[in-house]
Amino acid sequence: FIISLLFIMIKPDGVQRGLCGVIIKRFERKGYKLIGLKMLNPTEEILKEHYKDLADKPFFKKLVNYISQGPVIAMVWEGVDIVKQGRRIIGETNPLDSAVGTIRGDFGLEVGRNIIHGSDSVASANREINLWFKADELIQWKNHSTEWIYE
Ligand code: YYY
Ligand code: MG
Repeated sequence: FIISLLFIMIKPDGVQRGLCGVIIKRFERKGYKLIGLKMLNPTEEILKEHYKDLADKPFFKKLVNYISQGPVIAMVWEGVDIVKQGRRIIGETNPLDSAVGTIRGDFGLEVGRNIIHGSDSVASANREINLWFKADELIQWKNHSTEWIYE
């Protein structure tokens, strides 16, 4: 496995419901490294670009309206196999299909209020990071625990 990056967004329901701390903690405690974080009110424009692959879906407009209520917390996390493992931490798209112990499985009930976004591939993670973050908003830093997390 190689070290890669993951784009995560806590959606407005996650922010409103006070779940930011527990969500961040789940990635932190696994051993992943936070290298970018900001709160923002996303424009419809950025959301339409972010979800452009879903533009033909019947739920697209509702999805954009829901997340454009803001605010959201956008993050970039770094670590080994993080895209696949991040999806495991988050759960399935529908919270009712998500295992207990996942973020959506523990905290959500409806697909239209599923708390968090995470990239589904390394390629989409890179596309999403470039969409949401400027290069100088990503912080390279040495985590003092690295040698206790990685062999
Ligand atoms: O990657 P993930 O968020 O798990 O699901 P996607 O298939 O990429 O859909 C993005 C987003 O769209 C999903 O998180 C909720 C919403 N959505 C919906 O409202 N209704 C559906 N039937 C499917 C997805
Ligand atoms: Mg997706």
